Amino acid sequence: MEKLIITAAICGAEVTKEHNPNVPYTVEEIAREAESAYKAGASIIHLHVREDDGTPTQDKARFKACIDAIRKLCPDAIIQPSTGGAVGMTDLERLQSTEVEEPELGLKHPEMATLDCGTCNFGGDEVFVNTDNTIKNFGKIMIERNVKPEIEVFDKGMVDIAIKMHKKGYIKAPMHFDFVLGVQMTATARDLAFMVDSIPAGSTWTVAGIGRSQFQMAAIAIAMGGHVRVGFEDNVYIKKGVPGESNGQFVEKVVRIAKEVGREIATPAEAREILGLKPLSK
Ligand code: KMH
Ligand code: ZN
Repeated sequence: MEKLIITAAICGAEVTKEHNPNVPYTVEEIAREAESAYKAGASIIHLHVREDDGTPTQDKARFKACIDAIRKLCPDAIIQPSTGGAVGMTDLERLQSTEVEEPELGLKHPEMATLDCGTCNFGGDEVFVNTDNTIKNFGKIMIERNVKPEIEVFDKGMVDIAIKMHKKGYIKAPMHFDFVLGVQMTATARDLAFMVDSIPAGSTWTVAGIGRSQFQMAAIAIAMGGHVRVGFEDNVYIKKGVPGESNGQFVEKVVRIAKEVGREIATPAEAREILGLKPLSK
């Protein structure tokens, strides 16, 4: 079986220190959480950034500061900024995260970024809006900037939208999907199997189980040969009622499960190979 790519979604835009005091806000806290996940075995850092008071932002300078701080501690990690940002942000605001350069590594843009392929309910009156025009625009810009999309899909309809966008030339194959289960769609083994069955042959996939489904979805994905995303963005408890100490603790738990069932962990270089990314030049 292919080696396991672990993504750490260290921060998110919705969780706060009230949910878990270890949720990072400052540049230093974000770098600390990225390092803990990287050292535990995460090869991808899915990145949202915050102001020091916790307010989510897509500000390019803040992303640059966080990416530079992470890079010092995680020299070869794949840093995958969010273009989802937070509910209510404009498309232009959201796209700033794809503008960050890392000249020392020859990167004019991030290697990857998320591409959310549909609109969904986000609890209460919140709606996370991704119209067809938004998806086309983001897809086109990511192709121009050579940013590999992690296609975030919250239900099967979004898989169909992504396939439609691929056929129209807005997303290149092979596609890489992140099934976010437990927001709009439930998170069961049947749901995950249905999603996996629905993507084109040759695609890769990871699963982000939300809340208490996080480690259950991870365990199933490990056995199925998919990849796994964990972290405070999706869940703040290491087990029922016990707040996680760090994102690294979550990654360690995934590594333990994987080792028990004989699945090896991909290094960042191996993750790049699996995802069809160029090796990092130093
Ligand atoms: N915070 C959500 C509104 C992504 O990173 O692309 C969007 C989100 C998805 O988290
Ligand atoms: Zn995100």
